Amino acid sequence: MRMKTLLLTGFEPFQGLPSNPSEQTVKLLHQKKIGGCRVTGRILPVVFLEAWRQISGWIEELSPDAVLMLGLAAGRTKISVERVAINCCAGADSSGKQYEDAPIEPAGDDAYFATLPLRAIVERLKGDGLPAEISSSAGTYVCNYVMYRVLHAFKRRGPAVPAGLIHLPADHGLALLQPAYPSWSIRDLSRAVRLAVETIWPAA
Ligand code: PCA
Repeated sequence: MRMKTLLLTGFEPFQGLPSNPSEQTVKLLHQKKIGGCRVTGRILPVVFLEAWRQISGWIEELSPDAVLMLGLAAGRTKISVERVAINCCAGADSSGKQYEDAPIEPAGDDAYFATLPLRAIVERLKGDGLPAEISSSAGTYVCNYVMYRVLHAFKRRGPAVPAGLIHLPADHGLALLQPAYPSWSIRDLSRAVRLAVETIWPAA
């Protein structure tokens, strides 16, 4: 069977933090064969419109068989597999552009559900000793924004390509700077993402 292509995205550091574990994880997994697919890793700026412009270009270029977006949710304790993206954005991005509760797509649905096997991913991670849960809020910042726009685009174009976003807790490096953050090793974060990829497209 043909090797599948999975587009794996992470984000640049933002809001004054020196690093972003989603970027570090994507760099570790870029071009790896995992399960039934080859991973193509890309890093997004934490800028609403530009992040969408870039990821939509990569989707056109690669025609991936799955899109797995990663982002940092500092303060969370577990790997959070996001269930839903909502049609709302708020906050100031890295370009200084600020949105206050604006719709992402005025004509879009209120929300879109991720098309990943959420429960299977969570069970797989837990089975491997990694704390994970389904989260029902990806927030209203750039992660929710790109997740919403990707799911909106796939919904309109069909046939379904599994797509969704996983929020990662802070890594130990960030927790050294911000002791209030619960933290994981980059090694465990990348193991968790590997398992998620394997669950989406198992080896044929
Ligand atoms: N986390 C932010 C945006 C970039 C990132 O890594 C978020 O949760 O929206």
